[in-house]
Amino acid sequence: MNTAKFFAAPAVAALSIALFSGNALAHATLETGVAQPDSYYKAVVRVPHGCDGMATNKLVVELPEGFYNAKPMSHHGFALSVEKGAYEKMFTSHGKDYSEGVKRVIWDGGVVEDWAYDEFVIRGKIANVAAGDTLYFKATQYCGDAASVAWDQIPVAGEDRPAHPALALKIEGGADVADAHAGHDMSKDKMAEMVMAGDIKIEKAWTRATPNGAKAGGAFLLVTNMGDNADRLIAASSDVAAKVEIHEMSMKDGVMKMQQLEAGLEIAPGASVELKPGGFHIMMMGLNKTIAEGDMVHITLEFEKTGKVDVMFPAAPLGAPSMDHSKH
Ligand SMILES: [Cu+2]
Repeated sequence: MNTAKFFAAPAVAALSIALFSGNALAHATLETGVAQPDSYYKAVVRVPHGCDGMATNKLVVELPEGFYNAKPMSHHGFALSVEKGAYEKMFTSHGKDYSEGVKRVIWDGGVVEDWAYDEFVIRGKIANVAAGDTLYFKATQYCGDAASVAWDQIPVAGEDRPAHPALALKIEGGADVADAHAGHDMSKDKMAEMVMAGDIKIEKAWTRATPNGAKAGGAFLLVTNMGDNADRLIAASSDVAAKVEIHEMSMKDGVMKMQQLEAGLEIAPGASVELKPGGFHIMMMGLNKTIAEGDMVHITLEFEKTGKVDVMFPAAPLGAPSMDHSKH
């Protein structure tokens, strides 16, 4: 299906200038910009404003190949309709093949005032994709008959970020993430909750039990910057440790080296950074207690822009993927 440029050109040219000369521009984005292959995904399309003063009356979202059996949620005050089309690849679910499905969702006839924020939801299944792929949802806001804003531009490597980017969904390595947790049986009920703070999303937080009397321990997580501006993890603190630092572990001349990241860890816009054994990690030093398997360790992370974020880190068993902290 092609991207339709629905808007009337002259009106939009003027509108674009008005919209994009401001520095407070917020793009339409997905609440969660990452998903794993072969998982269910809830696309929450965030509409941050209308068309330069005008209320949004209609939202059209075109669904990417790779997002199947889509089911939109109805939205108060809007009439919901869908358009179906052929999938490029056959989607198979529970032994059944699907060659077509919902390709476009239309919410029409409602009002989201220009000063208001709203969210529109579509659930579906991610398939026929691999880690590293990016799916693009194309959303168009209509404000009456004359004006619209289309978020439909796909970034090109080496070029400037487009003014009207389509809503990107990064497919991340199910395998990578699983690896970080391999070797210990972190049952689901002990998994950390996802934490959202501003544009920063924290997932898969975990730490591990420490040997009796140990003075140091690592903590790990997946952090994603859902926003348009870089942020930086600059500090951390915890009631169980005298000091908490952001560290990097790397192999140099065959030797594992660990060092504090003095300037913190940058989280680029749209990027996910995984803190894991053998790489970036949070280092608790001067532990005042032994961490036991199943404990929930409270660490306050501090981001340059987002500020402080409280995260609970469930403790995996002792020795879960080994990390040498003898150098502390
Ligand atoms: Cu360390």
